[in-house]
Amino acid sequence: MERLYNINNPELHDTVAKFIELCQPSSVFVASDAPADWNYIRQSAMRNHEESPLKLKNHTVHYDAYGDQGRDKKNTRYLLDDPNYLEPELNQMDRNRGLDEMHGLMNGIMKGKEMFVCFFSLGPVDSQYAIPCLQITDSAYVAHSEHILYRTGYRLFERHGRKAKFFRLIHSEGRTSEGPLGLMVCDNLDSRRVYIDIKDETVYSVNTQYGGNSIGMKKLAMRLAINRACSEDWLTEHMFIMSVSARYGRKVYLTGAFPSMCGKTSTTMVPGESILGDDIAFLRNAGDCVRAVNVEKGMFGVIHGINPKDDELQWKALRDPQNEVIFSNVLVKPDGDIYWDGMDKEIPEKGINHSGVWQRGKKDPAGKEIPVSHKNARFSISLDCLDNVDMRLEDPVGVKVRGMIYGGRDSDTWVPVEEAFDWQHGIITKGASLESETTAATLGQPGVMTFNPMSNLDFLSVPVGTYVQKNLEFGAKCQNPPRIFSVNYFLKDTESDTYLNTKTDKHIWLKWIANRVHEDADAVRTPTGMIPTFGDLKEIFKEVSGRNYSQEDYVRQFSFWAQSHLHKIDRLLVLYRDRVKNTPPVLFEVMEAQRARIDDLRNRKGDIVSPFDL
Ligand code: OXD
Ligand code: MN
Repeated sequence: MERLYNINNPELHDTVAKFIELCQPSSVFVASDAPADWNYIRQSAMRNHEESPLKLKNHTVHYDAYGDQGRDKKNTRYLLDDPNYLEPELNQMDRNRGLDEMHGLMNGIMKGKEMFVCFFSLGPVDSQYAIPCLQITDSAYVAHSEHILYRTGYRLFERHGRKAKFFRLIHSEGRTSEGPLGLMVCDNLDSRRVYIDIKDETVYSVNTQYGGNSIGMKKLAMRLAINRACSEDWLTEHMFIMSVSARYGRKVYLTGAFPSMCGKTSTTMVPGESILGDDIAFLRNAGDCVRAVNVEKGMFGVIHGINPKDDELQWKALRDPQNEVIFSNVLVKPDGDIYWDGMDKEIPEKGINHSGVWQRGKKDPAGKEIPVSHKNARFSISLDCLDNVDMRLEDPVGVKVRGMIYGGRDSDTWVPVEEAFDWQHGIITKGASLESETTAATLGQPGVMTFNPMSNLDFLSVPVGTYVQKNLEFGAKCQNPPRIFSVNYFLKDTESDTYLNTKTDKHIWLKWIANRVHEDADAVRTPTGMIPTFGDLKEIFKEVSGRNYSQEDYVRQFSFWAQSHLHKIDRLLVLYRDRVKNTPPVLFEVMEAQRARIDDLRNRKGDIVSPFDL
C-alpha cells in the first residue's frame, strides 16, 4: 500500500483497486524498482512452478501449454465503438461486448494466486520518449520476463505523479494444470483472449502464457503505442536499431522492419557491428533528422538454429551462467542441460519438451512428428549480456537514423538490396508493399504469402491507409529523413529452388547501405530503385567475407524480373483499392508510375534484364 501511495496518481490507485476487486487474488505484491523486489518475483516464478532452474546457474526454463506457443491472431481483437473503423484483417469487436466478456472471464480469475503489480517504462526512463506502463499479472514468469526485457518504471510513475499518461496491461494465465517438468501451463486455451481497448489504453490478456500474448510490454503495449504515435505525429515501428560501420570507420544507425522470423534479430548480430534493439523502435522527428530509441532493453529471441559457428555472439551470451536467461519450449535433457533444434548436430534421444516426455519420433495426436524443440522456442535475455551491445542503448535523445530497411520472405521478386528513390517512393513501394510468407511466430499455417505493410500489420491499431499516410507525413515534415532500402534474404533460384544468398551475405548488404548513406557507393537505376554496382559489391564481399564475388552471382541476384514485379503491383493495388481503408491517393500514383517504368523497360529489354543491361 505504501508503495502505491508513494505515487501521487489516483487513477493508478483506482485501476489497481478495480482489478483486485475483479480478479480476487489472495495477495498482492507491488514491485518498486528495488533489486530485492525483483528477486522476490524471480523466486516466485520457481515457487509457483512457472520456471524451473537449469544446469547452468541463472538459467531457467518455462513451458507454454501445447498449442499456446505463438501469437493468437484469431483471438486478438481491438475493442472499438465504431464497427467499421479497421479493416477486417485487423480483427475488431464491439467495445462494450468485449469488455463484458473480459470482465466475465476475469471475475475471480486470480483466486488463490498472488497478483503482481509492476511498473515499467517503454523507452529509456529519463527521456521524452518514455511511456509509463502499469502491468498487472498473476504470472511471475511474465513479470520476470519483463524485468529482463524492459526498464523498470516505478521512479517514472513517482516523478510524473498525476501527469503520468500510462498504459494498463492486465494479464492472467487463468486456470492451470501440471505440464512438462511439473511446470504449470494454461488449461483453458479455448478462452484465450487478448483484447485491446484503445479508448482506455488498456490491454487485457487471459488464459495464455506465450510471451507474444502475455508479456504486456511487448506486442500488447506496442499496439497502444501505434495509436498514440499516430495521434501525436511520431512513429512506433516493428524495427530493430543497429549501428553499421561504413568506409573510413564512420558509423551509421539503421533501423529495419522484418516480419517475425525473417532474419531481423540475426541482422543486428552480424559480427563487428552493434545492436541497439532487435524488435520495436520509437522514432521522432528531431527537426533536421529522425531519431530513434529502443522501446525495450532485452531480447525475446527465436532460438531455433542458433549455433556456435553462425551465431557466435548470441551463443556466447546464451551459454554464460553469469547471464540471467529464461528459455521457453526447448528440450531439457536428463542431465538438466538444454537442447534446441539446430544447436548442434547431435540430437538427443530423449528429454522433456513442450509436449512433455519426448523421445525421437514422437508424434502428436494428428500424427505429426514433434520436433525436439518448438520452432518458436524463445529466450529472454538483457541486451547488456551481449558483447556487441551498442553503447547508446540508454541515450535519452536516441540515435540519428540514417537508413530504414524493409525486408520480407520473398522468393522471386525483390533483389537482395535496393534503395528507394526518396522517402515517399520508399514508404509506398518498399514499406507499404512488404509481403512475406507466414512463419511459426503465429499460430496457423506457415508458408502462406501475406501482405504485411511495414511488417506491422499484426500490431496496427489504426486503419492501414491511415498508418501509411502517417508514415508519409512523418518523413515529409523532416528536413533530412532517413533513406529507405529494401532487402530480401530469401530470393531463390527458381529452377533448383535453392537460396541465392548465404546466411552471412546480409552483412554485405548492410555495408553497402552504410556506404550509400555516406554517398560513398554508386548505384544502378532500375524501375524500382537503385541497386549496387558490381564493382562496389565485389569490393565489399572481399573486405567482409574474403569471398570472390562473381559476375554470375551478381547477374543471378540482381537481374530485374519484370513479370514478378508487375504481379506484385497488381496484387497490392487490389488490396489497397478494395480492402484497405483510407488509402492515401498518392499511393496509387506512385505505384502506377512504377508500373509504367517497368513496362517501359520490359518493352525495350524483355522479361528478365541483367543488371549489366540496365
Ligand atoms: C516477436 C514477434 O516476438 O514479432 O518479436 O512475433
Ligand atoms: Mn517482433
